[in-house]
Amino acid sequence: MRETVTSTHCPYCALQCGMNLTPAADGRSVEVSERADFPVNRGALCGKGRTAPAVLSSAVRLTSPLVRSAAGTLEPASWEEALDRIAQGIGGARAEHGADAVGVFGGGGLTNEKAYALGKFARVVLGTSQIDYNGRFCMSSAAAAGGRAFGLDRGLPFPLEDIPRTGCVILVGSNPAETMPPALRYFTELKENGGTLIVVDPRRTRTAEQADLHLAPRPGTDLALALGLLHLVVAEGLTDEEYIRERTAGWEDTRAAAMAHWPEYVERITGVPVPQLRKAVRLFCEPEHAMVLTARGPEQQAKGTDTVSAWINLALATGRPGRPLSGYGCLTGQGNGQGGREHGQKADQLPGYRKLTDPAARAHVAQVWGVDPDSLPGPGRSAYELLDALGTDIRALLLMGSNPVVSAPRAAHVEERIRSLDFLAVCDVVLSETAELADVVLPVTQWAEETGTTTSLEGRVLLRRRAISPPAGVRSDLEVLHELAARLGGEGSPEKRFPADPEEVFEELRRASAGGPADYSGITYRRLAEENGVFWPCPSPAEPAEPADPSEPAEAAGAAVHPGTPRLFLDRFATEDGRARFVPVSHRAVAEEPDEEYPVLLTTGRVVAQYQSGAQTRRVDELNAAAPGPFVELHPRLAQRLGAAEGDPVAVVSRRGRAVAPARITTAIRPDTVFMPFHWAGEGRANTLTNPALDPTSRMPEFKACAVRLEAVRP
Ligand SMILES: Nc1nc2c(c(=O)[nH]1)N[C@H]1C(S)=C(S)[C@@H](COP(=O)(O)OP(=O)(O)OC[C@H]3O[C@@H](n4cnc5c(=O)[nH]c(N)nc54)[C@H](O)[C@@H]3O)O[C@H]1N2
Ligand SMILES: Nc1nc2c(c(=O)[nH]1)N[C@H]1C(S)=C(S)[C@@H](COP(=O)(O)OP(=O)(O)OC[C@H]3O[C@@H](n4cnc5c(=O)[nH]c(N)nc54)[C@H](O)[C@@H]3O)O[C@H]1N2
Ligand code: SF4
Ligand SMILES: [Mo]
Repeated sequence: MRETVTSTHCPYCALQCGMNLTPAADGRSVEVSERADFPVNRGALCGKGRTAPAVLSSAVRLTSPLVRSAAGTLEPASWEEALDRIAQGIGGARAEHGADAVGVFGGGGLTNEKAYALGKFARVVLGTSQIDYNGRFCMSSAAAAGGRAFGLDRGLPFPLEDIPRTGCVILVGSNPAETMPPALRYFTELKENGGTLIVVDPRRTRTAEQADLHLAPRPGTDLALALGLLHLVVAEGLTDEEYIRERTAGWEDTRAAAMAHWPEYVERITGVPVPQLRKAVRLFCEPEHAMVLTARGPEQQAKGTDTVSAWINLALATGRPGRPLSGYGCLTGQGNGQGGREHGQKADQLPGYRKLTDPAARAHVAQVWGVDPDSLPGPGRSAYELLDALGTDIRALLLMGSNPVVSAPRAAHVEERIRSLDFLAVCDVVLSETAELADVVLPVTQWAEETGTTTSLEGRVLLRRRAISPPAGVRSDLEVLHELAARLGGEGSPEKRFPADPEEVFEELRRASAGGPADYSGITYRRLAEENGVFWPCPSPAEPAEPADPSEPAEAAGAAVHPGTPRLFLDRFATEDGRARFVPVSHRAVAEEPDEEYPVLLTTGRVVAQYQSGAQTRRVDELNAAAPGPFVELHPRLAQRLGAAEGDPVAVVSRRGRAVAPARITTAIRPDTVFMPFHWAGEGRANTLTNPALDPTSRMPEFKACAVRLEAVRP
């Protein structure tokens, strides 16, 4: 193999760090080296990115399709046999119970091309409304709140490079020191430049340790906290009245809601002392520029949408959004968490961030797909509701890019629902805990073996490039959809409409997204190869009237190329009248308040060395050495009451089930709260405990707060 260096991006989180890959001597893997020309991470990588090649050549990597045998075991099979079995399983469910008996579950790690093809496959080939994806568990609350305030959801409406130049950042429920280490630099530079950092987290995380002010609310009370801060802003006359008048609507109701939340009342709810609230308001309001950034802490709540709205209201009342170096943003999580929510794998959505219920959107996309608009199904169920319906009215499931047996709330129930399916097909790179339950498992190519685009947390569309050939026996997700379309699509060679070539898919995605909120029509692979990404919206240039010299191609004649949009809303918001909307919200309790039986709150999250359900990172020795297994983080006071010493097994019991993991005792957590990371299966699985109570708007489960009791475990 030729020694060529390929510039590409990390397979894991939404920072999408740039990296260079060189094929390793054996041709099965790659070596990672620094890629200094990509400005977002400037060569820096976390341990997950650095070790990502280990999964390419891992001994547990799947290289043959697996089909469940009569004896009940998964056995290697040919691609033909495996694909035929899927066609039978899915086709059988559809024939017997109708199109909606077939479900599709996708992932925010899938490239734009895959997410687009999967959504189209569900609607055009399967004709099912029952498609959703794991992004519902991720940023859906922020997306809903951003949409209703600004008329558009792009996680960050400005590039990360603006952070060091603002005056103050309130970082709510986000732990970049562990979840996006190379991005921590933006916050340390902010401080070096004289700005201040406020971190809101029930735990004193490694991020909170960097903060000028750390507010440690009780989990699930961020909504009240934001209202309390807004109350003080109003009481101290710190609102930006001119901005409110010129650029917003709906202030009066929001103001009234905030006035009902006295600081002392908010202190009682959140546990954050009033003087700290006052200090936060002063730090946030004094500088000319300031930002509020949220992540999963406030968002993964059964009131996550309203909670984010409360933080947006604070930003609006102080005149921040749509002004330079200021505003509100959500730090999206998965590798393609942003693009994955734009192109149609979400239950209610069509490509280009269009609404499935909008007749004009249906007509446009149906025309690109060459189908009758009336043939497109309506919106289906959200992720948890879909998983909960498995084995009842959904009889067969095609799953691509998620491992819900580990990552879904109330996981034991979800596992039981998955087992009750008539048929399950999983595409994965390893035998995940969910793939273990499948009737057919298809082994797919990984990041370094295929080309495709992702859209980073900044809204920057990037090209991930193939650096090596995949192992024999492995095919891409796009090839899988191509083959399944041929088998399940009926007449008229529908597989032609599902090309396996990613650039062909992207060309179609461009047309499907044209004119939509997330318009990619001005972006091409060629541009992405030459530029360090392009920020959407990027419409295609208006058709040039007539090139000055008709013998010249339009581009050479200077047809304007849209530069992309790094910063949104500077002139107007994406609402009809151009004004941002205040949304009046009020505090409400967590779905499951502690009581005598379950007196402690459990919250969940991440550690730096493991990724998500761990399906990939738990196969990497170096990462396992750094983070070998689950743990229960608890305050010494709780530990003492329990009689548990550091490392002792502790049982955490909720109304959903019981998990056991070693105690990790620290004063960095509130005494009324315990924390578990969710990366592991088995006895220490955090999601055995979590509450599937859903946010009424975003349908986000309450991963960040449920009532539990602790029990000592006799070793
Ligand atoms: N190492 C690693 N990095 C990752 C990932 C990973 O799995 N591992 N996953 C990626 C993905 S998909 C995502 S979504 C991002 C997530 O990135 P983050 O949002 O930073 O991650 P979390 O650890 O889920 O939650 C952040 C913090 O919220 C706090 N928190 C818990 N409950 C509450 C609450 O009620 N209120 C507030 N204000 N805070 C609370 C937790 O203590 C935690 O420190 O990370 C991405 N990066
Ligand atoms: N308790 C608790 N639970 C949580 C959270 C929490 O904070 N607390 N966070 C939630 C959040 S934010 C998220 S994003 C979810 C994530 O949880 P999951 O949806 O389970 O995400 P991953 O572990 O990334 O799963 C991706 C799966 O797809 C495979 N895969 C990777 N790339 C590809 C590909 O290109 N094609 C195919 N076919 N497969 C691929 C991987 O090997 C893996 O098995 O977890 C949620 N669950
Ligand atoms: S921060 Fe995210 S994108 Fe960057 S190397 Fe780590 S996992 Fe990869
Ligand atoms: Mo996520």
